Amino acid sequence: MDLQTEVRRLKKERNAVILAHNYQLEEVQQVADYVGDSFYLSKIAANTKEDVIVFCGVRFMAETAKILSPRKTVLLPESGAGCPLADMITVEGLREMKARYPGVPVVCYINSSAEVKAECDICCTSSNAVKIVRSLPERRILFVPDENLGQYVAQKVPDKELILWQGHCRTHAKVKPADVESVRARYPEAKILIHPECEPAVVAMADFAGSTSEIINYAKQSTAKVFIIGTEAGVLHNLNDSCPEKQFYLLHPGLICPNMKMTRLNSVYQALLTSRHEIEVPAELAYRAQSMLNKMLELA
Ligand code: CIZ
Repeated sequence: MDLQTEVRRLKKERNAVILAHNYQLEEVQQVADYVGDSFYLSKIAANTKEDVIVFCGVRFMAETAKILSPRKTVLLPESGAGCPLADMITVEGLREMKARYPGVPVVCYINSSAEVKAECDICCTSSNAVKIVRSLPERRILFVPDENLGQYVAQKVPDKELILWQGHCRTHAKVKPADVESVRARYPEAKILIHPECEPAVVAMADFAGSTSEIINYAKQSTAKVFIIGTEAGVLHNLNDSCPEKQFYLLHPGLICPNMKMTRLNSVYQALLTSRHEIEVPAELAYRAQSMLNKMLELA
């Protein structure tokens, strides 16, 4: 049996759409209807006409799709695909932080659970965090849970005072300034493109810093021929396919998210065949989280 053909057949039969994050394996990206970052995929999920959304990514992404499209069946092909960064903040911890800063608005990175989102004022992704923070009238802002992204935003919007939660992405945190120095020496002509989830000292050494989609767009439009990619390895599939005349190297061999790599082509097949693993978000929670997601979609 050709699994790709079976996935496409089942997708039609179930009236399903397959969404895949930029960090997914190539075999998964190949069967997806849409591949992109959380912001792009959220917009697709909010407007899709199909009955079933198969979300190839991690749990918070599938939850976001369910919140934005509550009447659809949303499936996460691998139930264990979580996000350690999202798990670094709890509702209790967030409530304590809010109690210390009464009245201060909370901007919440999309890498967070539905429970945490429901406690926050507005969502952001790495592609719109600067815009969202800049758009708020308040000077003081709580930013959760990614400290590195928060520091990046704080530097871009110096008139704001950002109070940061201390969470981080374990994959991006592996990159150190010495790694950038060593690729610079090895590929002096290369453009170094880095995700703002990396630590600030690393981001400061980039030729360009941005979200996965921004990194992909930058590399596509650039006249340079060699690029060092400082984000998860999954983006290399899109880059190598779209720009065969250019060379792309991963900044660090550890830039591989084990959670993103749990989903295989067979997982997508099983999800379509057996409706495994359906995402549910309690209605009251979904209502509150939807409002902060919609604010992001409207503003960004
Ligand atoms: O926004 C996203 O999807 C994440 C988590 C990273 C990125 O830059 O795409």
